[in-house]
Amino acid sequence: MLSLYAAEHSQHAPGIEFWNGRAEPTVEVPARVEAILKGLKNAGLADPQPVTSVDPAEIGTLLAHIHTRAYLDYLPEAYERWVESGGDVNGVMPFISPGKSMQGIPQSGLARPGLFAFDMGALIKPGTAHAAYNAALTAFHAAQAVAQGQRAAYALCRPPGHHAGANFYGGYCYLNNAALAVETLRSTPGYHFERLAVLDIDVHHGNGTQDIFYGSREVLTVSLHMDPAHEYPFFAGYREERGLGAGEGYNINYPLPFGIQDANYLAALKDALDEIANFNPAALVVALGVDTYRSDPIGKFALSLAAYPKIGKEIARLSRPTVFVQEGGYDLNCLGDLVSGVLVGFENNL
Ligand code: Q9C
Ligand code: ZN
Repeated sequence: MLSLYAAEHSQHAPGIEFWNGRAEPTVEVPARVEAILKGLKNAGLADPQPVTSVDPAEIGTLLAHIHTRAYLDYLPEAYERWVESGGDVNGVMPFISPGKSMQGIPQSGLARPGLFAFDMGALIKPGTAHAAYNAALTAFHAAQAVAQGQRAAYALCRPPGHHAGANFYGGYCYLNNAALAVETLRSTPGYHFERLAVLDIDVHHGNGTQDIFYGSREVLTVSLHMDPAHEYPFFAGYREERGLGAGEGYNINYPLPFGIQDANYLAALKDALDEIANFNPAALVVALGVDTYRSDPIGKFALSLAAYPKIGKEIARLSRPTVFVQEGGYDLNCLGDLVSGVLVGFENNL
């Protein structure tokens, strides 16, 4: 399977995140990419190819379909404006965000993060925006390959993307790579990918992707995740969230209990894939988080190693052109085996 990654991901190394009011070392580290590359090679998947850094303009038009202009303008200048205004050189982190009735738009680089950040888990450092653009570029190239006839492709995106919405970022995510893959498929001239589906199997709810396509009946978004009543992102991911207006019925959430094991998880996945099959999309984007593994340091599911090839097999049974986009997964010892497990399980069942 065509696999792509961007070497410049390493320019993003946030180091810490705030959680429970404490600064903690973050699990979203550059070594994740090395671990996954090693896993892909061990599994004999085609050698991952580096995508080369380009002018943001190459994907700028497509990104403007999924993110607001105000947010896209903010991201690349956030660090400089923060430091100019007296912010800590260690990185951009909101310390004030507007209450519900506060509508003003500040110019101060100290306050602007509060307009867009929905948590304190996505520090912006000097290399962050560049790395995020390269991750998006990776998803773009993988989707383009599928639009042009490849059966499937894998984008090793870092930083991940599924918590980034039209005008917000957080949860280690800055640009929504999976949504960009959707827009790339939809915008490829002559390929007629009109109805598309996103299957999000990261252990956390894909709140950003849900936000971006919430009003659309052309893109079905389906997410399986830890029950948000008790876990991040807390404020989205409930079963009642089914889409809005024309999009009503085209967003499906599966909040699942902590400790869920292979059999029950695979049953929920089958149900989700049945919904996608009924929708009959021309192609599928998989937001591939593997933080569902039982020893993941932040996920609270209990899947075994053996679940991952089965997940790949179930996805293959849908028989659609498929773009895999990397999301979370933080157990560095197993990360490569989990990702390659899904991809090999998929390929062996085509
Ligand atoms: N003590 C993704 O998997 N909370 N984002 C972590 C750590 C934030 C996860 C708590 C989870 C964000 C892409
Ligand atoms: Zn996750």
